[in-house]
Amino acid sequence: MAAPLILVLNGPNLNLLGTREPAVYGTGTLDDLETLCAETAEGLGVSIDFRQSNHEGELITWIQEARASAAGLIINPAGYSHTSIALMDALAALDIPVIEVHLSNIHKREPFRQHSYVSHAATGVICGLGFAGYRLALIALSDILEEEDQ
Ligand code: CA2
Repeated sequence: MAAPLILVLNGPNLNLLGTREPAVYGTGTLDDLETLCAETAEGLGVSIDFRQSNHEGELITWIQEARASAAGLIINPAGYSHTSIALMDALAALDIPVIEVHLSNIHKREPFRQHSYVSHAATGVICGLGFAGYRLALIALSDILEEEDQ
């Protein structure tokens, strides 16, 4: 049987990882993060499709397409977390598990970062653990998918 596919989506400005704000987001790049996710996925026996977009509509299209192709979804919606009812609606229309990840602990940052629309449509939320949050999200999704299979 083919390995289940997990779609890993990254929102606006995350392509800048490793170039600015190392105190908040660390020194690793988006490519480093993709490598970590790919290595973790291989160990778990799942496959990943890792993407980043600066465009809300493109993220929504990818979420809609996941209905046909993915067994689970990880999303760091970045700034759209705090603004996008449209992203929340797209995620709520999925019937696969969704984990929202933030590199930083949004709850100890500015008040405008402390609410996420996306969290309303997420199975679980991980924040404040840097790149490890993505690794933990993959482990959690793989556990959920295994349980669903039984
Ligand atoms: O902590 C996170 O992962 C965030 O989703 C990151 C978003 C921020 O708007 C959220 O409130 C929390 C920002 C992503 C931008 O990342 C940059 C990385 C390096 C340099 C500049 C921006």
